[in-house]
Amino acid sequence: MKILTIATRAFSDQRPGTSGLRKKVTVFQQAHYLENFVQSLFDILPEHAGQTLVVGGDGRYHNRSAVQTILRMAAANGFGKVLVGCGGLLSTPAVSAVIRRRAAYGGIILSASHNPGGPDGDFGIKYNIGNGGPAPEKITEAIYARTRTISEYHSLADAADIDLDTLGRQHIGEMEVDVIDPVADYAELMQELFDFDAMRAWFAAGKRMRFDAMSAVGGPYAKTILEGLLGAPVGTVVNGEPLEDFGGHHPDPNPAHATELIAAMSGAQAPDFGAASDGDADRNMIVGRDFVVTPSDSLAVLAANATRVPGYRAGLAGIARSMPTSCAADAVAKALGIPCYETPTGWKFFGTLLDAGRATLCGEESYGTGSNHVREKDGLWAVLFWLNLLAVSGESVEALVRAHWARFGRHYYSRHDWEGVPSERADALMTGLRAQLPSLAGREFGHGLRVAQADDFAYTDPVDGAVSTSQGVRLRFTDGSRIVFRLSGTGTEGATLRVYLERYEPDPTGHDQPTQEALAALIEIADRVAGIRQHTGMEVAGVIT
Ligand code: G16
Repeated sequence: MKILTIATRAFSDQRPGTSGLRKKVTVFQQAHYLENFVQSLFDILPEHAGQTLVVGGDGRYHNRSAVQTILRMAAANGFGKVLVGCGGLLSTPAVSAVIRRRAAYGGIILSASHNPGGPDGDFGIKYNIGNGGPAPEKITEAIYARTRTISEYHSLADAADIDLDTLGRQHIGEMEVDVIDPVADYAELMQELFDFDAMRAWFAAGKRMRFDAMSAVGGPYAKTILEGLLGAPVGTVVNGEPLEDFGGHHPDPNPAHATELIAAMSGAQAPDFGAASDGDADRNMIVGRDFVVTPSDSLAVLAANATRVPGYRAGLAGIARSMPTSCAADAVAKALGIPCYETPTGWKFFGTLLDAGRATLCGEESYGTGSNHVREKDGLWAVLFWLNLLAVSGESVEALVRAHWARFGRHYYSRHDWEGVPSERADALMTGLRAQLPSLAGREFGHGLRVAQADDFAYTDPVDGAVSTSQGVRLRFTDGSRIVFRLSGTGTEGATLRVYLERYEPDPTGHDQPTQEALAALIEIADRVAGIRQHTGMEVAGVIT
């Protein structure tokens, strides 16, 4: 079969963000747009001839056609084999698991994560390296540089489509294409980590769970593991069929978007345990009966209880959290006498710590939790970890969290998102904040709040020394409260300002305040310092989680 070299022109907007290249579907549908990015990636990957690549996506609109394009280009660029999930499907954590278990060279994931899908929705592509984790910045920057100068790409453009719905081996030119069961490797890995007997007994005793897959790729994984291997009643997994437009929803597991789950978990008749995962199944939300667990607390609870679960029986080497994630995990690390690393936002920053054996569990406020079992955050893994804890403790979700607060104190936490802000206004707000930094330290704001430290977070990776600057403005107060401001790196329309608010209550007994009320003073200070309403022209944050 003939390798065609096709002339193209460079696009200027292909810089990968926090999690790969994310744009509107219509942008990806432009002639050569996807091809340019994929060729730029292949051009900068050393010694990839004959190697094995993993390819799959979250099933959103454009997934199948993009998979076919990538297969033809991988063949023309000399890859030896591609492992592709049946139906073109693979969740993000499953790609990571497959890369690691089969020692593949790397993987391409087609997803825009929790962003809406469909013809008018978002699409995305990200590259994962041989450790199974997101490409580090030096690779994403090299891809971007290449996209600026690219003038041609290679493809077996005349090859017939691969049948993505039949398991087994096919060929494109010289290259083997193995269509694999997207769930199998992942399900095996989960059985190595968790106590499946205990969880089976929990369901057999009549306990009930509701897992909302949000019409995204998590459905097949949850059905196989929960309803199949663990014997949960059929119907435990809802919205379990991956749909190209996620049923018109925002597949983002948080109280603002998973409203159906929150409603179903309310009242005495609600199931014992509720959970959801996002578009590509790497995020998770944990819900008890009338009780929502913040992602920051979830990480801390899992860390404090890790040795009750088979895969973590030997204890944790360390914990890592992204900077805006609350300090609840730090309190656990301190009690356990292990380090807690504070990294910039983005899962890629955990990779070096996990590879070096310095951290075992990682988590982010953005509903991402994971461990050294893969190099991605992992939605269903977090849910199974909680389920395992519920099964061995016999406690409810709420009881586990309240016991945790009683022991470690409570970190009230909320994120306010100001979405669709014109980029120049958002930039002006951040510039204004940065300019004020020198005068903020030591400032009194009333309510007993005095700034202890004000800076723009910079990070030096303790393993490879890589430096990342301008990762978000943070104000730390003398009582441990924090306000963090940063602009999202994953949006596709205008800018999103994220304001993260946190207050520590060492003795939460008798102080059960609604979160927004507990944070009211900090919310007011955030606006006063940053001029949020003035810059954005908006009165309230659009999404509060
Ligand atoms: C991605 C990264 C996460 C990160 C999040 C932040 O999530 O993988 O590690 O926390 O972006 O998003 P933002 O920059 O918008 O705050 P995902 O689930 O979109 O891949």
